[in-house]
Amino acid sequence: MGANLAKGGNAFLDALPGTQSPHHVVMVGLDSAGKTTALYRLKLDSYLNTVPTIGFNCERVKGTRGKSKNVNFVVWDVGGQEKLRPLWRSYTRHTDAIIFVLDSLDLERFEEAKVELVRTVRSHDNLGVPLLLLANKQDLPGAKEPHEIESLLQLRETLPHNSLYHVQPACAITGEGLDEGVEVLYEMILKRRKLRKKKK
Ligand code: G3D
Ligand code: MG
Repeated sequence: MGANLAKGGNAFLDALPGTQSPHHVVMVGLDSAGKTTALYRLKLDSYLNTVPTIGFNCERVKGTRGKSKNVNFVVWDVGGQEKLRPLWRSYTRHTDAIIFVLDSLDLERFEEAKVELVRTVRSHDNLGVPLLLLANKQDLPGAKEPHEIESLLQLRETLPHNSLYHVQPACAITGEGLDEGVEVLYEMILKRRKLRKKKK
C-alpha cells in the first residue's frame, strides 16, 4: 500500500508544472560554436566569458515561455574539440532531446558540422530524439539564416525520415532566440511522447 501511495503521490506531483523530473538535454556542436555561452545564458541569464570546454558542463535550466514555462531541464554541454567528440555518444544516449549548436558564420566548417550532426542523429540510440539546431551568432554580419542553413546542411535529405527538428536562429551572447528554442524543444519532446504512446 505504501508503494501504491508513493506511486499515486508521484503521479499527482508529475501533473504540476515544474515538479516533474527534469528532461535530459544534450548540447553538442563543433568547438567554438557557442555551446557554453548558450548554456550559461540560459542558466544565469547573463553573459559568462567562456574558456574552451575540456570535458563537459552541466546545469539545471528552467523553461520560461509557453508550455515550457517552469519545466525543468538538465542540460549537458559536451566539449566540441575533435578529440572529445567520441564522448558525445555516451552523453546523448537516452537523452530526451539534442541541441546541436552551429556557428552560422563559419561556412568553412559547415561540412564538418554536418558530418558530426548526421553521426549524432543517425546513431542508433538517438533515432527519433527531437533535435533543435541552434543557428547561433546571428548578430554577426554574414551569418546564414535558418532557411539557408537548412539547405546548406541538406537537413531534409540527411535527417532520418519523419525527424522532429527545428532550426532556431539565436545569439547566445544576448540570449536572443534561446528561450524560444527551449519552448520549441519542449513541444517536440511532448509530441514524441504522444507518438510513442499511440504506437503502444
Ligand atoms: P563552445 O562552448 O561551443 O566551444 P563558446 O563555444 O561558448 O566557448 O564560444 C566560443 C566563442 O564564440 C566565444 O568567443 C564566445 O563569446 C563567442 N560566441 C558565442 N556565442 C556567440 C554569439 O551568439 N555571437 C557572437 N558574436 N559570439 C558568440 P571568444 O572570443 O571568447 O572565443
Ligand atoms: Mg564550451
